Order: sequence, then structure tokens, then C-alpha cells
Amino acid sequence: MAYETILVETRGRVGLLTLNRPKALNALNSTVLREVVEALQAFEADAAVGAIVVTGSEKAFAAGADIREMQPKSYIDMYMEDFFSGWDALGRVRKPIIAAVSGYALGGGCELAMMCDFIIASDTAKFGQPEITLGVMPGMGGSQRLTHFVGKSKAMDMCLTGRMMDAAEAERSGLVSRVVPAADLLDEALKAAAKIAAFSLPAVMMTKEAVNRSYETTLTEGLRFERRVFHAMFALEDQKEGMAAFVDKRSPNFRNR
Ligand code: CO8
Repeated sequence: MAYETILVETRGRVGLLTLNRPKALNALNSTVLREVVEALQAFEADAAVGAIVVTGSEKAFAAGADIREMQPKSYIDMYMEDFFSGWDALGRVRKPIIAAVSGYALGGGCELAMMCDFIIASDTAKFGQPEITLGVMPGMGGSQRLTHFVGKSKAMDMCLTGRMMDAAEAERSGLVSRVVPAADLLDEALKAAAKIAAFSLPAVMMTKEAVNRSYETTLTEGLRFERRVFHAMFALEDQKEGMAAFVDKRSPNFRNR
């Protein structure tokens, strides 16, 4: 499938999606949205893919929603189109998605990274929600997800001043899981994804679902959900294999991948 604004390939069992609108620093317009969602749904449906990496260029993961596309729109345009609600489709992808972020991840770019399951950043990464400088506010989850990641004080600081956060601060604040040298970013992200993709896919998907549940519910309900899913995993062939392999002191050979 040929896309206009993204590149898509598979490396072993990892699906790799690269945002590719270099002239606009990967600004997210409607075409990017349609293509990203289509490509992720294709990875989701492909039994040969066990994990996904989303990345951009060295200079920009994505510099935000496309300001030129949004500029002429009226309230009624935004409302009737339910502008950018299409990005909600990312939340329905059940396979794990790693964001590999180098350079600018601003506005919608930061929000796209936060929609992924975790973020590996290069030491050149810069995160920010600069919408306030444009007379608006985050509209793809930034005011909510950033607050969950970094807490109220830092989220307020980022959203109200529009300042950028460098990679070291992003790691300190819990926005990213690890920071690696820029030259190693893609390799490290692919390595992490390949590791995940070698595990039992149903176990991986259930784990993702359980961690995400913690954002949506109370501790008591979350713990109940975790226990139910944990019990259900004893119906998996891969549980038998994983535990037998440990006891036999050999590597597991997971079937459900
Ligand atoms: N949209 C459109 N074009 C962009 C964007 C963008 N977000 N960012 C960069 N570009 C374009 C520039 O216009 C420029 O194009 P051209 O060469 O044709 O003039 C090209 O990319 C290169 O950019 P610069 O020359 O500005 O590159 P610099 O290295 O000088 O600066 C920056 C890089 C600092 C990243 C700068 O480009 C910048 O500040 N960009 C805008 C960042 C921003 O404000 N992002 C937030 C956008 S708003 C948003 O994301 C809201 C999300 C919620 C929407 C959901 C609604 C429901």
C-alpha cells in the first residue's frame, strides 16, 4: 500500500510506521490521520505483527496538528467534522505501540506520542503543548494525558506557558520511559518492540489492557479486573509453555504469537 505522508514496513514481527511529511515537520493533517489509522489497523489485523513502533524524523517526531489546515476553520466546521476525533482509533489498537521520538514532539505531536503505550526518546527530543501561543489549547488529549503522566503542576506549566521540555526533564517527570542517544533511537525502539513481539501475544495484549484500565477506574475495580485477566491467562497454552520452560530450565516456545 503506497501512502503519501507515512512510510510503512515490517522488521521481523515489528510493524514500523514513520511519519513522512518532512517539509511540514510531520505536522498532522487529515491525510496523516487517515493514513496512520489505516496503517495501524492493518498492523492490528496482521497476525505476523506482534508490536508496533511509530516514529518521525531526526528533527521532528511531529510539530503538531497542521496549523495551516486548521487556521480557516470555524467553530461549526470543527464541531460538525468532530475535528481530529479520528485519532481516537489509536486507543482501539490492542497490540502495543511504542513511540520513538526524536526532535520536536509539539502539540498534537506530543499528544500522538502520549497516545502510544510508551515513549522512548532520543536525547534531542523536545516535548511541548504550545497551543496557548496560537490562542487555543491542547485538543488531542494533552490537557488530560500530560496531567496523568507528569502531574498537575508540570502539566499546568507546560500548557499555560507553552514552554518545551527536554528529554532529560521528560524522563525525570515520567513522560518517557527511557532516553537514548539520537543515533540509537530507532534500533533501541525496534529492539524493545521485537522483545515484546517474541512474547505470547494474548498475554501482551491482556497486559496492555490491564495497565490502561488503571487510567479509567478505581483501584478496587482495577485490581479486580487484573485478577480476572490473570486467572483467565491460565487458559492459554502459552502459560503452560512459559511456566514449563522455566521449570525445565529452557527457553519458552510461545505458540500464540
Ligand atoms: N503546522 C503546519 N506547518 C508547520 C507546523 C505545524 N504545526 N510546524 C511546522 N510547520 C512548517 C512550517 O510552517 C515550515 O513550513 P514553510 O517552510 O512552508 O514555511 C516548516 O514546517 C518548517 O518549520 P520552521 O521553518 O518553523 O522550522 P524551525 O526549525 O524554524 O522551527 C518549530 C521548528 C519550533 C517546531 C516551529 O516550526 C514551530 O513552532 N511549529 C509550530 C509548533 C506548534 O505550535 N505546534 C502546535 C500546533 S497546534 C496543535 O497541535 C493542536 C492539537 C490539537 C488539535 C486537535 C483539534 C481537535
